[in-house]
Parts: sequence; structure tokens; C-alpha cells
Amino acid sequence: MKRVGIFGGAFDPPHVGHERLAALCCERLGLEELLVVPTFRSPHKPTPLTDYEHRLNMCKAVFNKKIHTVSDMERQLNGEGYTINLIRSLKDAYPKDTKFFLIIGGDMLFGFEKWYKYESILKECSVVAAAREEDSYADMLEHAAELGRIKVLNLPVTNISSTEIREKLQRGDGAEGLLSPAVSDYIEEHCLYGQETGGKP
Ligand code: DND
Repeated sequence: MKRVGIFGGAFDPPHVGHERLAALCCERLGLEELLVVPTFRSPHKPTPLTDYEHRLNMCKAVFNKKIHTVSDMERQLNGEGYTINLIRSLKDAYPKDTKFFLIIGGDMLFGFEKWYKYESILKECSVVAAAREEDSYADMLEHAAELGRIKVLNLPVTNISSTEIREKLQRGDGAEGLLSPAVSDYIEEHCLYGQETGGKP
């Protein structure tokens, strides 16, 4: 049975917290493949996102190990961006005996019950939630127990968010240590997040 992780997100931009979460989940869950799936439309984020193509390219720059597959499935689906639809399409595309793990951060666990057809998601794959705030583990366990069938992993946390990084860049502060060099270079080259000097000298 092949063990495949699904890691969805806006990745606007992908940062070292995402990378670390992905690496730790691959190790702890014994995954053979990790599908990184940038959102095309986000059901929970009405504000415009950075162009899909840029987010996809930044993901490809970061998630470039053998185990990683950066998937454009959300664009192919071209729907509302509901995760249940993604899971069902992936299940159709993979061999029947594939075991899927949906990986979410702690912030996503709180509010998971508002996701479209969340009970079907719980039935159709294993949901794994990873702690993000240092002290949220106990709360996460409690919330996961209320929803049922969610595994909570207590992982060493990197407490950063894409929002924080976008704000730093827009203020003109660097995002040193928060982004992989490949993503920093991409952002600079394409003048994303208020970066005005495109290209390298
Ligand atoms: P975001 O854009 O919030 O994630 O989207 C998360 C996923 O949830 C997407 O695939 C959405 O389609 C899906 N969703 C949300 C709401 C409703 C529904 C679906 C629905 O079907 O109804 P980010 O790009 O901000 O982050 C990507 C992931 O990484 C998230 O799970 C986030 O919690 C996690 N994360 C961290 N984990 C550990 N340490 C950090 C993290 N920063 C983000 N520092």
C-alpha cells in the first residue's frame, strides 16, 4: 500500500515553516510521496492571492526532493477549491490501495468543522494536524477528539506565517531565514510583495 501525503495551501509564499512541516510529516508518517497542492481558489480566503503561476513556481523551487510532487490539480479542477473534491480526484487518479494523509497545520484544525463536507473528508482519508503554536498541542488534542478520526502530531514548531512574511516584505524589511534562497530569489526576480527591484545586478 502506497502512503501519500496531501499538503494543500495558498503558499503565498511557501516558507521554511511549510518546508519543515512537510519534511517532518514525511518522516513521521513514512510517506512515499508528498503531493504539494497550491490552491487555485481558496474557499476561506476572499482576498486576491498572488498569481497562481507564481505560487506554483515558488512551490516547485522549494519542494524539489524526489519524494515531492507539486501538483496543479486545483487548477485542473477549476472549482471552488473544496478539499473534498481534491481528495476524490486524487483517489480516482491513484491505485485503489493508496492510503492518503491530508496534512494540515494547527490553525486549520480549529475551524476544520466548517470545511465543506468535513465529515466526508474524515471518512475518505486520514487527517493529520501538526501543532503550529508552541502551546496549542493540548487544545489541538481536545479539538481533534471532539471531531474524531484526526491524528495530532506534536512537532517542533517554526512559528511563522505567509501573512507575516508578506507584511515584512511590503514594509521593506527582509525575510532573512524565513524563506529558502530559491524563493527569495524568485520573489525578487518577479517583483512580488512590493519588491521593486526586479532581477539581479
Ligand atoms: P491556507 O491557504 O490557509 O494555507 O490553506 C490550507 C488548505 O486548507 C488549502 O488547501 C485549502 O484549500 C484548504 N481549505 C481551507 C478551508 C476550507 C476548505 C479547505 C474546504 O474544503 O472547505 P497556507 O498556505 O497558509 O499554509 C499551508 C498549510 O501549512 C496549512 O495547513 C497551514 O496550517 C500550514 N502552516 C504551517 N504549519 C506549521 N508551521 C507553520 C505553518 N504555516 C502554515 N509555520
